[in-house]
Amino acid sequence: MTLLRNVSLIGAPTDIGAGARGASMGPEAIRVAGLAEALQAHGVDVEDRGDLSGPRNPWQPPVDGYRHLPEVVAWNRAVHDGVHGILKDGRLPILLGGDHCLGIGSISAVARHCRDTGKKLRILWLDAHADFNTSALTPSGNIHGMPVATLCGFGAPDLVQVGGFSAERPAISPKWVRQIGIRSVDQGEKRFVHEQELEVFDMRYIDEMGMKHTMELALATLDANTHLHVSFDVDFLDPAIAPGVGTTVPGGPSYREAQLCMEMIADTGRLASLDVMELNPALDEKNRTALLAVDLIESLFGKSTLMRK
Ligand code: HAR
Ligand code: MN
Ligand code: MN
Ligand code: MN
Repeated sequence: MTLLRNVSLIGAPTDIGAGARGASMGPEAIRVAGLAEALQAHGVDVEDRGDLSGPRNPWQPPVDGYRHLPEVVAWNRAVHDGVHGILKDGRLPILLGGDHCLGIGSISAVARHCRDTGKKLRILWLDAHADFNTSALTPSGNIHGMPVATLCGFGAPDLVQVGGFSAERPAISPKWVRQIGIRSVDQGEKRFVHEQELEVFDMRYIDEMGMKHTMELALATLDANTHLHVSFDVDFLDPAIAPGVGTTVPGGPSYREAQLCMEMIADTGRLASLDVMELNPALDEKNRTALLAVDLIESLFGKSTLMRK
């Protein structure tokens, strides 16, 4: 295993793209749950670059299908620059969200880095939602429901262009994405997912085939030149174990299924960047969702049980 052993944490304390307030407190809750210390205990070199800053949440209704578009753009530019700086320093960025609209800034930075260094990019999108809405399809206007489509070039020009990309040359191709745990997709969004041929391992698939087989397929065809990015929306997890998110959807992966998912990613040795998104401490119980996220991230960094070491 050639896991990058130098990690930089960077916080983006905002709920600018979400429909519920509180994800702005996510970064601090993860720190309080002991992420840096847990990774250090496993031999990872961890630095914390602190929090980015950006506009406050004006809590306005949507305009032309987008809520808070100018503020979302500002935050994503800041995230892009922060994450790109960490990658340039040869370190593994962990973005602490913040809502999932910030995946645009994070993944555009990763895509730019991969393009400049000749790496292949594979994105694992762990989420209850496909986040593949556009301003025309969205039922809410909340941009945290749009980051995957935006990164593929279908979104507000100011967002598509974060990182120097364009609708003609978008940050990513749908072919680079594997979505896992999906169980809530809007009607129009569903059609668009099919049209763009996104590879989705939904909960029905995981129920029938199991997490092991699912991850074998999602991680197939990685090679030594692959940069593996994991975008972990905490609402991926079953709400019974992870209540601290704004948009819970029943029927998500259990504790053991989530552990296996993370362990199989660790086994590839290719993890090179990570987002931890949508944690909402205002809805949590004694920080248990943050503690669970830390536990799972430890597995992602190769914590293994006695049986395997
Ligand atoms: N699909 C719904 C919408 O677009 C809900 C999106 C919720 N997204 C997140 N991130 N919580 O996955 O409004
Ligand atoms: Mn530990
Ligand atoms: Mn999401
Ligand atoms: Mn989600």
